[in-house]
Amino acid sequence: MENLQQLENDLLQQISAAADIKSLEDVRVSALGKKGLITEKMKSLGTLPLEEKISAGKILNVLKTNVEKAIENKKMGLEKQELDKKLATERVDVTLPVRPETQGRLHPVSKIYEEVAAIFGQMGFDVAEGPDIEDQFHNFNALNMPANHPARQMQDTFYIANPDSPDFDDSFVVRTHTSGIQIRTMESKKPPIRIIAPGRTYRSDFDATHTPMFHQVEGLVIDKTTSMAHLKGCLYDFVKAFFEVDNIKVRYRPSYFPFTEPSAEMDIGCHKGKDELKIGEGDDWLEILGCGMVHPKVLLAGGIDPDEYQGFAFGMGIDRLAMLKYGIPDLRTFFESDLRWLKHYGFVPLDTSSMTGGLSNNGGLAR
Ligand code: 2U9
Repeated sequence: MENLQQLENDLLQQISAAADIKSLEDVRVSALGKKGLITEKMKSLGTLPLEEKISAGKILNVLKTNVEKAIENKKMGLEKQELDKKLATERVDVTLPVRPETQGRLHPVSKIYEEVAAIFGQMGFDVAEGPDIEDQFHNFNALNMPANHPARQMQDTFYIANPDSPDFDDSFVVRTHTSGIQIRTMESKKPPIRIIAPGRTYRSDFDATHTPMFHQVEGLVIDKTTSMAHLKGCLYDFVKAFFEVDNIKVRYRPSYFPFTEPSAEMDIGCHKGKDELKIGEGDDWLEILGCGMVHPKVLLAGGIDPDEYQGFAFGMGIDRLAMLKYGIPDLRTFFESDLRWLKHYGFVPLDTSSMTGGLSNNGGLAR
């Protein structure tokens, strides 16, 4: 066994010259692998006479240990070198936001829709939708507003000719309320019914508090014993959750709608200060929504037997709720598509509204 010292020197030199883990591994395999130089030498020990085998075996073992140690040390050095390189180049600025903030903003009307749907969703309501262009039956007749009923005048809207009929009664309307959705639901589903019907609505009106297109959410609950007490409990829970206050005063004033009997308007307590409006308590009142027990004629028009079922309904203007909740003074600005306005009054879209995670996520308010 000659040249063992030379072999060790060669291997130690190769180990020291290895520039990365991969080259070091190549050296290891060439020395200690199955067919490596040291392995082969170990195998050939058996062919030597006993004396020589013992002395050469000792030298080989030392050589092997030295090479293994050198590889291990070099490996640690190379790993540290690689880690240092990574740490130097892959720097993370922990002061930066986790992800870039989205540029777009959710319109306050969309935010209120989300909030209202989250509240009623938790109470077990489904969200129902319907067409913006309605026939007169679903928009008026079924809601106890036959042709020439004065309430039709109050909900003056835009009529669209029916290409299949010259008869005015067959013309369509852009819906004056979302109530047609509830009629369609009654026609297609058996009670119990528990839905909210959000959507765009249209009236021939335009000033600081009325726009030709506005947004509503209506609700309908029908079951065998549904009563005015259920209406009051449900709407009380709604306003409390919506305005995110622990205490809120409410009152109901008698009112009139053709589609409900009895009918009422619901006010909430508030304090109207010089430059602020505090919702919940105080000596002032704020009108929030209209409601009532569904008129038996309306149940009949929807195909539901009023002797077996009864229900309550309510309706509210989303734009007005947005103005109140988020302090937006002029309704007309909602529809001006002014990006500066949206940046000011809009919401971060990823801050979704939920009853558990927070409704308005005021932290996400883009102000
Ligand atoms: C069916 C039966 C009854 C929906 C109702 C109101 C009272 C109401 C207004 C609020 C502000 C409209 O946007 S607003 O101007 N709505 O006061 N809406 S009860 O009643 C229905 C609806 C559908 C089948």
